[in-house]
Amino acid sequence: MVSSSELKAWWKEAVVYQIYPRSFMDSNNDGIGDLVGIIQKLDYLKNLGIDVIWLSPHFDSPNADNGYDIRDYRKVMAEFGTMADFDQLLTQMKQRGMRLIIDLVVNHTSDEHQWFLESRQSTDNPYRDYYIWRESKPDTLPNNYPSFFGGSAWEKDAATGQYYLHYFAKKQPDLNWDNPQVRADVYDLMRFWLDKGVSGFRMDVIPFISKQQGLPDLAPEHLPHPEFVYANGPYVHDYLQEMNREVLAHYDTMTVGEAFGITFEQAPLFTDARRHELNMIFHFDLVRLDRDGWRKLAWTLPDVKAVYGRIDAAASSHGWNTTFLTNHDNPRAVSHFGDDSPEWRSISAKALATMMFSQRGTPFLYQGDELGMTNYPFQNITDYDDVEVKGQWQDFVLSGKVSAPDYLAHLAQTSRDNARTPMQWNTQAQAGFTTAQPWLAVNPNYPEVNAEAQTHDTNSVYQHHQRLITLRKANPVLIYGTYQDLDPEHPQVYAFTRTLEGKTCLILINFGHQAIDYTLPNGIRIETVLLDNGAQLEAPASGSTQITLQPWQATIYTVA
Ligand code: TEU
Ligand code: CA
Repeated sequence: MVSSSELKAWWKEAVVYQIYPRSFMDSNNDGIGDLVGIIQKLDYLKNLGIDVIWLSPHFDSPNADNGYDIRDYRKVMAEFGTMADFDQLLTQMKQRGMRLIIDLVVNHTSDEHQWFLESRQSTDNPYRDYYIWRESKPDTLPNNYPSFFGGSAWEKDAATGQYYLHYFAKKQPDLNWDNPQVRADVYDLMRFWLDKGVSGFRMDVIPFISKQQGLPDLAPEHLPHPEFVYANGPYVHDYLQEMNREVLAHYDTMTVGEAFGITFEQAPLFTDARRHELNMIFHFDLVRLDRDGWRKLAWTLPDVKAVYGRIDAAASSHGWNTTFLTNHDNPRAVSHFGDDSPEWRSISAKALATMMFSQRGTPFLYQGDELGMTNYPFQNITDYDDVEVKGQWQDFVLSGKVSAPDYLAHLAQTSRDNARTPMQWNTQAQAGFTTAQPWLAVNPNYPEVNAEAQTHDTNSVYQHHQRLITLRKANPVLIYGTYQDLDPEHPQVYAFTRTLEGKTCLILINFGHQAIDYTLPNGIRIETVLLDNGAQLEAPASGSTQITLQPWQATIYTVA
């Protein structure tokens, strides 16, 4: 086993904050967040302890999927500002010792991208092979692939009568990575941004880039979850190794792949440093633990612990993990795994943050989670903006498969729009995000949940995040230490340790609304309290082996 010091890296020690620019801060009051708005809030992020920002797509886009449909990879989205604003953002971040990683969305482009406009012209256009085109018999599709956003993954195009492949919306045609010219163009645009000074990429659905040979039909058992087939094309690792050789190896970067459709066992194929592919991937088994598509399922604490155990094992000694509880595609962490009622919101959000920041992996904090922002009280289908919802409404509700009330009840808990409502900065109208009508409604709880109040309140979710980040940076054991789950089956208490070079931290989290007496396993004794989430009035005596945990108490101890 390689010692942890040999494996040290800045991107393992960094705390990353994800910005969904559309909803972060609107500087010119057109209802849409923008780059100047981000610049205005850099001190807020620096103050929180953030080292790296992951910016969701900021490129020119017709916004069929809020920027995940790119029209021009070298242009800034007009609503977000100009290239001068982007350069200013980088400069201002550098001055504060912060780094920027951007979203690399190259499984597909927008149908308005120049390559696709050319490609669709004729079967002999030089760009024809940039995308995936198939002939088909009248009234049959090339195969049975479904799109994640509803209907078939094939769209017939009028100019040539052939079909193009789109795993997501019709306006997101999939690129043909088997074409070396496509790969060369992608590597070029990566260099363009790296040369500007970005420090790496979050790579959108990156395992999907290599398509199955011959595109055979999905077996019936794969139809509900096509991602497990889409993610397992034959050349994905060849392409990532090539990308690494051609581009990444020449820069000091942080890379994280969105590994939708990848199992734990496969993770090291992407992240084992000896393979020279990516630094980290996002596993979705935790955030998708309790759902099947739009449908909400039940979860238990032992389920959560089992996922964490498997995630940690998957990183192996040569890989590295991410730790996150939500992103722009998932419900809010406190509404999902905590209790977002006024009585428990703050304390449970702090407990979840303690859990997340104490895992072995690079933390990716999603905007607003540092405030314990909650899901939105969605009522009607017209409250939603998301392209995914529109497709599902057609496939499930209008088709008569599911009743509207049933779908809406689940969707309110699972919708991606929960995470996309504007940031809640203060108590002014529209939460200080904008003075205009925002593109998506502000959560009505902003008078109680907002940044201005929390930055001044020592008991806030925000200040708890600050303390967690400071503690993590001061204690390498919380970054590099090995992980051990002490009590995997306990239904209410999550008890785990992190150990490095003879130093052990114990993390205890009570997921219940009742206090509980908990006896420490393995003869462990408390030494000191490093950080509490405010639930415990008095620290236990040094040497304690039994602890009364208050409701939602989360404490980090040193132990003997
Ligand atoms: O998401 C990948 C993805 O397939 C899912 O997480 C997606 O959110 C959907 O729920 C599947 O049912 C990435 C981006 O994060 C997402 O915002 C984009 O919409 C998608 O890729 C397409 O670029
Ligand atoms: Ca704006």
